[in-house]
Amino acid sequence: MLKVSNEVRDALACGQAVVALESTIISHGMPYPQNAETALEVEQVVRHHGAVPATIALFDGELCVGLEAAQIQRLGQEGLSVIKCSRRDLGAVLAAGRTGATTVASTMIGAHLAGIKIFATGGIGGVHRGAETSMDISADLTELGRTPVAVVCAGAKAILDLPLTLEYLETLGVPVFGYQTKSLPAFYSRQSDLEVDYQMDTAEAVAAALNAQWQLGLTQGALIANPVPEANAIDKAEMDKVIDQALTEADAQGIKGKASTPFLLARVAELTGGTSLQTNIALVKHNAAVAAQTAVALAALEG
Ligand code: PSU
Ligand code: MN
Repeated sequence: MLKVSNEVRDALACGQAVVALESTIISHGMPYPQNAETALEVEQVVRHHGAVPATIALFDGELCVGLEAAQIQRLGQEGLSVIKCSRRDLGAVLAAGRTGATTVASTMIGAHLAGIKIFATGGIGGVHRGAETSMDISADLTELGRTPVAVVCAGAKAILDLPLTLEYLETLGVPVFGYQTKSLPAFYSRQSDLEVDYQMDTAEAVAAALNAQWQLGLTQGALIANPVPEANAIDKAEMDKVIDQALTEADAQGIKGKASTPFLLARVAELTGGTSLQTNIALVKHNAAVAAQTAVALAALEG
């Protein structure tokens, strides 16, 4: 049921750097056509930095690692009608032969099955605000605790409770590395009032820490938090207002479960009239570059 593209399989067999990319960000994270355009551009950024991209999704009963451009286009066009698949969805969606987009959790699973250790995305799921009553905690976090893949992201959106997300990652034994920063980036903005576990100033330093963790036989992943480029950062107070409104609307409409994150992402994008989309696109590309550099450094250590 695992279908690894020829290009990705050959690269892995030769010890070349490969970077996994998720597909829920395409179907549920951005509007069409920017979603498909961005996904294709992100693959180019990975190549430009010396690694092979492996976007992951489910088609016709197979967990596909490495997609054709036409498949990426389809995920973008079909958008919300594609099934958002986290760990628990994989069996049912594969058995039914339906089209599925992978979240951070299930992309980590596909990457690990294929032998890919580095993965780039925009933001991860986490502990939602109000989780003490809703118990809404993303399966992305538990996956980070059990699967040895490192995820490069721009932190987590403030639709989440960032302090609780860090606490949960600590409980699961997941290290949070700040890429050239001590402060945990907050997706749209470069800083928060929280600190990462370790600041890492180079891709080589990140690769060395990952290599040591996995050489020891530890099985958890890692989070590499890379701040949004300065030119694309949005003022935190401005975003907080928008996020509060989106959260109030979600609450009023009784949105919960797997629909919660896509609803909040879409409302935030609508309410900021496209500014946040440009920021989202810029930070994903930046993460793809850092992920590719890290994958190259890790391949050199392993070689
Ligand atoms: N956060 C973002 N953009 C995204 C997502 C989260 O800023 O596209 C997507 C990712 O695919 C992530 C998923 O894995 O939402 C988390 O969903 P949930 O909270 O339902 O686990
Ligand atoms: Mn959830």
